[in-house]
Amino acid sequence: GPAPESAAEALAWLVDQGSRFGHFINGEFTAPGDGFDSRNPATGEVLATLTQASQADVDAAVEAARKAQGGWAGLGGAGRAKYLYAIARLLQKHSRLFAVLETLDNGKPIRESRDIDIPLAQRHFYYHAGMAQLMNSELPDAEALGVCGQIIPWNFPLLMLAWKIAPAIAMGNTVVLKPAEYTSLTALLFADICRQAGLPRGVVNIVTGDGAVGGMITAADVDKIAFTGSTSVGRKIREATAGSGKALTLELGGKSPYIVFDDADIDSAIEGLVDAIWFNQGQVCCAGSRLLVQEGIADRFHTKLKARMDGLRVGNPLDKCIDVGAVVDPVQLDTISCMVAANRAGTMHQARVEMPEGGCFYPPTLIEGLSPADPLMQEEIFGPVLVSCTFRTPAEAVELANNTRYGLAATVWSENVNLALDMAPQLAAGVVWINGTNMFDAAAGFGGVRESGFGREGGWEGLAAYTRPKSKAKQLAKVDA
Ligand code: TXE
Repeated sequence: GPAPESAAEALAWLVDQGSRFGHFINGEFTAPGDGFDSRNPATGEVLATLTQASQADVDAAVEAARKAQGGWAGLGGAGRAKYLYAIARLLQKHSRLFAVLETLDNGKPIRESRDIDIPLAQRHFYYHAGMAQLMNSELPDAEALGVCGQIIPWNFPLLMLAWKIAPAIAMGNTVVLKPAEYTSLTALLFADICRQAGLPRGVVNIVTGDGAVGGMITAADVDKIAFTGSTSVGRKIREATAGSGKALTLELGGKSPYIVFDDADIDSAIEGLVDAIWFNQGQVCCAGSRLLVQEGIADRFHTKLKARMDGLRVGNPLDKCIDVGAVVDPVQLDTISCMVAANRAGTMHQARVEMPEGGCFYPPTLIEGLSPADPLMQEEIFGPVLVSCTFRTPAEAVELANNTRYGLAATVWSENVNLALDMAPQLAAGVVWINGTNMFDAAAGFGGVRESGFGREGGWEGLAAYTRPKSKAKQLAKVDA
């Protein structure tokens, strides 16, 4: 195929920075300290060395954010919008560098980082720049919360950063953000962008490190914690903040159903499924990871699906022809392998494809014929593994779909739109996609129900999550009865 996207520019940027990074606190990079390596999961090579934040680093970041907050909120929405527009434009200007760096650090196909992650991150800043401008007229009673602690995962490093930082600073908050330890490089490049945009010191602070640093942020003197990650860590954060008065939003795991009715356009539903479960190697919180297919077409559908799987290309994430890249880290790869190895009841098909040597690669996998209670039907695998079972009636589809502790997303395929629209309100999910999947928009609130968390990101709901309404009343004159 065509030559892989060149990594030279991104690697040159890393070398330029000395390949060792400190934190970004109060508008400056701190000197690199003791820490850990960040590796390219496709090759195992070390990309950079990152610093594990100490309690003093976290305290300094929170203090910088606190000092900056009054002035930042005082700029007003239109004043802040100027900076969000500048950040959006710089993200656009450097989009190629961001895309290649993201792919090197995370292992996702360059086509995805180039066409999805980075453009959506830009769009999030443009959208929230506009919302900042509208704040005075549209949200006259809203006040910023103050300082927000933000902890993000490794599956969409820059995009999750954008989802957290853009609405927070648009509404007059300042932030201390911790990227995931596997994937911090685009967050550090973003810090550099904030500097170039002339963003006032202390508005955005970025500290690197593992879960212990996340714990320090959670315990710090902040007004809100926004977290995206595993349900188990989300539970810990909820416990740690209970009774503290800190606002909290949690976006956690999922086991989202992908429901295909007999009358669906099968070819489109199969392409949708490729996107639902093999996009980003299945490391997507709202991945359509449970296929529920109506009995009448089940055999035909599975046969076509397996043929499609055998046509997927797994390999070097920098190659533009690749469909499936590397899983983020050896630990995640091991988790996926162990979960699949525990399969007893299902019939497994692993894509008959050429697999790259070395690196964290896992073949697209389907496990059919599982009972709804099987752990593989219930637990999030967070890898390129689809599980499936069949249903007879719409009522049975609803029952199966909702038979999980999660509730992030759901997808319905049917040519009968009345049937699909009738299903939607019955599904326990924060978003229902009809004859499509993985559709995101900065203007639409995204988030879950049940153990997938609470709170929404994007749209009006997302702005509300970074403001507190305050009713103001002034007595103009005494009226004597
Ligand atoms: O997530 P963690 P992990 C799920 C998915 C995956 C599993 C494990 O099933 O296989 O979680 O991934 C920080 N206090 N998802 O272990 O640990 C951590 O440093 C505060 C779904 O990598 O939840 C990182 O920045 N913070 C998911 C962030 O939390 C803590 C995306 C997420 O890491 C902390 C990722 C603590 N005690 C994983 N411990 C989604 N919903 O998209 C860790 N962290």
